[in-house]
Amino acid sequence: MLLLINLTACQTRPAPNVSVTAPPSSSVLAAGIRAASAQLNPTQGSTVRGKVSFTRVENGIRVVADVTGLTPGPHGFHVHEKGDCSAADGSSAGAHFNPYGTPHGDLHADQRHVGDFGNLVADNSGTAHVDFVDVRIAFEGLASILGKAVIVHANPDDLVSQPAGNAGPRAACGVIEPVPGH
Ligand SMILES: [Cu+2]
Ligand SMILES: [Zn+2]
Repeated sequence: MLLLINLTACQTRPAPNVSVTAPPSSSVLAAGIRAASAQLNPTQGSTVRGKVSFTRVENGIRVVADVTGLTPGPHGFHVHEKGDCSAADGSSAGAHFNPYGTPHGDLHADQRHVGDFGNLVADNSGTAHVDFVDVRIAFEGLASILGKAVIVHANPDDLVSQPAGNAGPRAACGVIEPVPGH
């Protein structure tokens, strides 16, 4: 990996005033990435928090989410297009991640946004856990979720309303970052 980075740096011949510690091109970086995660923090007035992990597996990317502080029942669960959770209401994360310009849909629908994960379903204690393998998301290319954001909504995603399933306010937000050492 270090050798590849050095070769890339030589080939791109940075100008003398460019730091030699500049990160390698995203394609080189992504090739080594096997795992990523998002720490979900509550938006203003919300108690929803948790963690989502993404791990490359043989047939796709495994998504494991553990979220607390929810009202019982389903909550829209998506990757949004901007890795920016700075707004108090989570609006800075933008729309659903939709690199192919497809309609909103369910996780397993033929047509969906790459960022559409359907719903997280919370139990009576307000805790939700899901574990699935998805073939639409990636760690490289157009469908790369790295640097995007995970949003959990206050309301259910109805899986049909355009453009976002009418899932209501954003209850938690977390930026998807590569996990070092994987
Ligand atoms: Cu959303
Ligand atoms: Zn969507």
